[in-house]
Amino acid sequence: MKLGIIGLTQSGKSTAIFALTGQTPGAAGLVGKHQAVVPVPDERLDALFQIYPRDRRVPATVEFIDYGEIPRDSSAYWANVRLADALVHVVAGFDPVSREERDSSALRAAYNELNAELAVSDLDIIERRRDKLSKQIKRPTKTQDQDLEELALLERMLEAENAGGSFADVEMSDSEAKLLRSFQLLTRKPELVLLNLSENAWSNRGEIKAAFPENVQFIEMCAIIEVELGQLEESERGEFAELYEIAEPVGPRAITAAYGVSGSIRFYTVGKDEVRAWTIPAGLSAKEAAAKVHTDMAKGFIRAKTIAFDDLSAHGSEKAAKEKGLVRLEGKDYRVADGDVLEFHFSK
Ligand SMILES: Nc1nc2c(ncn2[C@@H]2O[C@H](COP(=O)(O)OP(=O)(O)O)[C@@H](O)[C@H]2O)c(=O)[nH]1
Ligand SMILES: [Mg+2]
Repeated sequence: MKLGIIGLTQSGKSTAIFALTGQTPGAAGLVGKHQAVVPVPDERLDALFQIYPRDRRVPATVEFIDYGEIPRDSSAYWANVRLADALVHVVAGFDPVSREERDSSALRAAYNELNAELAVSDLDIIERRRDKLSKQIKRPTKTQDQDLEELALLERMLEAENAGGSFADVEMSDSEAKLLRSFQLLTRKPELVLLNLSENAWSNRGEIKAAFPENVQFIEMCAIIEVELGQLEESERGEFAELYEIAEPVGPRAITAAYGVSGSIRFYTVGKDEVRAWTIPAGLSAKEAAAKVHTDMAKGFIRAKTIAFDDLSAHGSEKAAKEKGLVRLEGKDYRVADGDVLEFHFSK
């Protein structure tokens, strides 16, 4: 899963990526672009590794990307951000210049300021495509029916935007949503807000959180404190975390929240050498999940031996779970559930 970190200048994006990943800034410090791949903390995988001792334990990974500052000519910048599966939008709880704490209306304004830029970038993409399709439909082509459907959708979106609405709120059918998928619209991407509070405001975080819009998924942190926490020796972390009342570091918290906002789940496989976690969008079929592991497994898919992690864990072994009838054989259309342990049977 690719998580794109966006935010206004000086909101704390670069500090955040070090807080999120526990990595240490290099010689360039906070300046410029950064990216880091981190393993997903996974207690289920740890438990599976106990049940099935193998050579390796391979966790799922998350890639965090800090794209640096938005350049004046921003089209290439946003094109890059479009490749992310979800956005992590850093909003500073303080004014970056005066360092004063932001009240609820200033917080909202800062949040909306960047969202307006996302909308401008999406508008550009939608208008270009609308103009192209308007010409294309004048001549009969093989794709004319689909082009007409797409054009109608784009017109509807432009109207909604014109009337002061957001692209994100335009309702659409599944087939329309599918048409739109390749646009990778920024305003329709899953978004997690990282509210970056100053050290002074940290103890007051409950109140500040309450001031933030309700429909927005967010978690709060103090990036500077979290960076410090990440750089301490293991043995010193407990006391420091207690002092600042940090129940769980921001990295794992953000990863869990990102799975939530993006509707992603994990399934597990146990091979000869490794026990492994895989990230997929919720709703995939067993055959689609198999394709994630290997295309041959999807092509020759026969069935998936399936055990829910909770059942396996409750009974301690596959054998015990089987005796209780908890090991299932599922077909290609089975909807994979979070925590499923799958063994794909396929013909070569
Ligand atoms: N005091 C304080 N300063 C912060 C915090 N987070 C970021 N900053 C400072 O704000 C400035 C901008 O941070 P940076 O991560 O470079 O922001 P970016 O422009 O969004 O990448 C830097 O001087 C940071 O040290 C924080 O939690 N507390
Ligand atoms: Mg930066």
